[in-house]
Amino acid sequence: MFRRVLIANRGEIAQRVIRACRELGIETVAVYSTADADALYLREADQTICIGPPPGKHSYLSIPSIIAAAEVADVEAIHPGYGFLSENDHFAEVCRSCKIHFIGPEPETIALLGDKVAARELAKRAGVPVVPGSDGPVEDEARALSVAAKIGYPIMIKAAAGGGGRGMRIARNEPSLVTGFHAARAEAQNAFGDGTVYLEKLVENPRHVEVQILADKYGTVLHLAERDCSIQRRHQKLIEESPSAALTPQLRQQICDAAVRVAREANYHNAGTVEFLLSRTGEFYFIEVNCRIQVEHPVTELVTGIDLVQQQLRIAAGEPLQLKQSDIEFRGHAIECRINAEDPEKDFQPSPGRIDLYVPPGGPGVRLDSHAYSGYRIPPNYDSMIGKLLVHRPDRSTAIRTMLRALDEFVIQGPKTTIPIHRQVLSHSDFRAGDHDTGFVERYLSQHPRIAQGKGG
Ligand code: MV4
Repeated sequence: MFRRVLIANRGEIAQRVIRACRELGIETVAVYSTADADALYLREADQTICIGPPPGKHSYLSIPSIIAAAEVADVEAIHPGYGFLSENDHFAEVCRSCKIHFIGPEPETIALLGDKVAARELAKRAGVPVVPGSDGPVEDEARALSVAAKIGYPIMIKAAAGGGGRGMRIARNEPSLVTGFHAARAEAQNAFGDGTVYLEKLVENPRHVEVQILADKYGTVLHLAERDCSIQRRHQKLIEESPSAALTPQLRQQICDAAVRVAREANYHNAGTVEFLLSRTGEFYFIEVNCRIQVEHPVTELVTGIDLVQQQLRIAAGEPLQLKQSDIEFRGHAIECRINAEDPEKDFQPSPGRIDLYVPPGGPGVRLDSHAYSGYRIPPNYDSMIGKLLVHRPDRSTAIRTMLRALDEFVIQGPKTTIPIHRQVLSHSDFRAGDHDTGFVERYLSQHPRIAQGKGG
């Protein structure tokens, strides 16, 4: 096992990785920008190194700064967390060339799965259903129009280098396909330096179901079942849960087996998530693979009892997985609410600043992963996450009840937070019936303009 690991991230995920390392007797090196100098997790690390000023590109995204810190601290491995450099194949390659273990898949795997067209082809080879679409990129308007005519409208135009909803356009007819094609290409070229786009048949109002994978370097590939992430706003997940209310046991088995086949076909190592869309009529389609630990990983940790970050460290250190699929049990129901410093009454605009009073919830079935504290100043430079509030109870309705109780207990004075929207969603009959899809939040907000336009309520 590693002696010392550097965490190339900040906030709650840095704290989460430090906790996993400490339990394994691994020394931790935390890096921070000057905006995070008063962060709680720095006190829990064995060593801290300031790597630069607040802007990400001069700190958490600066490969030279992070590698320099790793060399100075003489670490054997780097955990990238999520976001920042966690899916940057060049960073993983630089780590390898500096003989520093990157805690995640190999650079080649990250590059392969980062190309959503290649990932689709891989899924097809693995016998996994993909959305009917273009076999490869569409280079020009004419090609796009002819492919769309074959697939049939409505169409989703997607960026090959995209993911997470970036560089996507919906086209419901030929004129909107032409404009959408050029808009998606321009956005993708601008955002990713690669304007390649491809087409898929639009899956209307899908559910977003993703499967957690753990794979070691000796051929063992395990699934840890699914997370339903359908409660999102503009591709930002708000609430995640497991198991999904939309899956029958048969469908669960099919989706989890499909995820394992994708991971095997990709020669995937470490923790990863295979993402699917579930249609209203129960078909599922492979969408993409996320090559990182995800924000919502604790949902899976609660229902399986497996510490995913410790498994990541073990796999990266070359240990074979001690688990086999039949060992893994799925117990109860877990829900996660992302507590962000955003103002639901002002279109979720960030609401950074000092937390004057912070009183976290607790009690039976409650877990809170957060780096916040009374007096903590949420910097304006990064994402607005304060923490993730989770509950784990025997069944979904009890979990919803416990989550509402925990949200009621949670005191955060100062910044506006997403707590009110969570209470509204968890109290909504459609959500409580498990009858919601990725369009739920947008529909709800459009029916309650008072919330979105800041008229209180
Ligand atoms: C789709 C889709 C519908 N049809 N593809 C969103 C980002 C990435 N995870 C894949 N995503 C989607 N791909 C086809 N062919 C719907 C989504 C989607 C989504 C789209 C718009 C608004 C919110 C969404 C939430 C999850 C998934």
